[in-house]
Amino acid sequence: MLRRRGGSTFHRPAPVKRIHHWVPSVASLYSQTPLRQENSYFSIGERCNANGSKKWRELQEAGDWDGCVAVGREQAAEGSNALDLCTAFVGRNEIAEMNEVVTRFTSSVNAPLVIDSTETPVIEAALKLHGGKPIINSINFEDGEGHAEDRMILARKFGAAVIALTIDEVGMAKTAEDKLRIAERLVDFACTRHGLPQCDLMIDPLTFTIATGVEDDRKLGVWTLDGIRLIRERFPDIQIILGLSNISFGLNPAARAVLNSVFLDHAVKAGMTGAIVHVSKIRPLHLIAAEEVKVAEDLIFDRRSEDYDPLQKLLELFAGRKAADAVQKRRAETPAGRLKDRIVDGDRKGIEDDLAAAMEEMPALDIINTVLLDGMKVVGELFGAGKMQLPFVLQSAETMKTAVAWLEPYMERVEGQARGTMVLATVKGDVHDIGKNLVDIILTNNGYRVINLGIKVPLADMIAATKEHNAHAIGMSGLLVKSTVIMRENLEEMARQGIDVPVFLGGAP
Ligand code: B12
Repeated sequence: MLRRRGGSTFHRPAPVKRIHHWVPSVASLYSQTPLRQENSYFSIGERCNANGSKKWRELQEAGDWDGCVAVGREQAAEGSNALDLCTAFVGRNEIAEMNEVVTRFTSSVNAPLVIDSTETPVIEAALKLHGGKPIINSINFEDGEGHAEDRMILARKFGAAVIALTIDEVGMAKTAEDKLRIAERLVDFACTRHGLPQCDLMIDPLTFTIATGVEDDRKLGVWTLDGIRLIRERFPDIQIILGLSNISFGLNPAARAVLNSVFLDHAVKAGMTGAIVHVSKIRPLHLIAAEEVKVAEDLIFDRRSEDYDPLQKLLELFAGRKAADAVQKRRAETPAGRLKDRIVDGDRKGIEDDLAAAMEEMPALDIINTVLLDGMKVVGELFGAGKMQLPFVLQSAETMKTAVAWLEPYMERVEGQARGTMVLATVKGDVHDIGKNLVDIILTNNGYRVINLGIKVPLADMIAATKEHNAHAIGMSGLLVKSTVIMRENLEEMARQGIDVPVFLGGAP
């Protein structure tokens, strides 16, 4: 029963104002993934494919479903936002094997699936088993609109996103104008006639190898980039993706890694939002020798002269090079310089030697505060400028963590009674925890007790821990701009609840 207090109207605290942003996404059973990745591209792992990966085909042939799941997990761990799944293989039962794989992937791999088949019944079977919001790969108009129609009906019924290739009854679109023309027809067909939201349509304007040396193929790379630009201008809301590695088909693996990476960079700049790739084979451009980037660009943009053919030059540069040597490492002279390079390059193998050498020159905390943080600053700048993709930032973060863990025992420590207790957490929606964990180490070393609650922590958990541990202060960390909004909401809510424990905020700009 509601009672009036003191004769006046019943007072209820005003509800906390929250800002909700709807973001076009796909989803696994457990979590959603935005189709537009900030400062990056939506990466679709290409290795769970019986046509494209020998390893996958062998696992599928052997009925080694756990092995298949391991390939999927590995790709998700490498940073793939979704996984292309294709079980089409001569002499096998595609539907049955698709069922085996999708059943296991939906429960064991946290990445939305891209159901890849030329057979509509296979797609339908997979859609029935997929828990979240998958992607259908693909529709096109090669045989008219009949097949595409069937798939669009399935897409609408199951709420899936759709990849659409710029192929029509005449053939595959090669020129930029043809790519745009077929894209317009695809948008009209999928969105206007079948009601698919534009943000759920992923147009693939096709890319072909530029490594044949055939005159007709020389402009195919630049036409794809022009096509992306035209489609992006015409339809700002749709997604544009590419099967990236086609661009380098025919070259050796080391040359492919470089050409794919350089082409990806240009495609993203032109307006591409996603790519089907082997994420760990993509190199950040700052790690590729400048000459190799230039030759790859000359090949992409067909910059030839009488005595210079970038294709020949690329073949020369990579003759005899193994995939692992695709990137030539450079290392600074001093231990501090090498450590900074390691953070930027995300290279933690053997880092202990450089850390030990640096310790002879400065204390552990100085190494963190000057050398390692300097490296992270460069990572942030490269990332912000779109020159470094997220999976590499993750490698840098792991390298930073390895270094801090190695240095921790050497950091000054004040022994004795606890000076006080702090509950420390990265706020809701934010995963950045390196800085927060450093704060933990420094406070702990200085005689404070820290209750570290981890990342994405809701305020209720912080309050509960504060009460449970009789904490003297709360520390909230967050590096995203939106985390400052969460911090403000948290403070307002604490005030509303009358919680007056001092709060330290850190991290966000
Ligand atoms: C590493 C990193 C990541 C890693 C994080 C790994 C991890 N386990 O932490 C990964 C790859 C996962 C990542 C993901 C993302 N990131 Co990020 N990331 C970075 C990067 C490069 C470095 C951060 C870092 O660790 N710095 C080193 C530490 C030691 O410094 P610090 O955190 O600032 O901490 C110090 C102080 O701030 C302070 N401090 C920190 N916390 C606290 C708490 C208290 C109580 C106190 C007192 C002090 C304190 O003390 C620390 C020691 O000096 C920054 C760029 C940058 N240079 O900051 C981008 C950056 C923060 N990320 C950014 C973005 C956009 C993202 C993503 C959204 C990208 C994406 N497309 O998905 C996702 C976020 C997902 C999410 N929901 O949170 C943007 C944020 C921009 C914005 N406008 O919000 C940045 C700024 C990059 C950029 N230039 O665009 N990222």
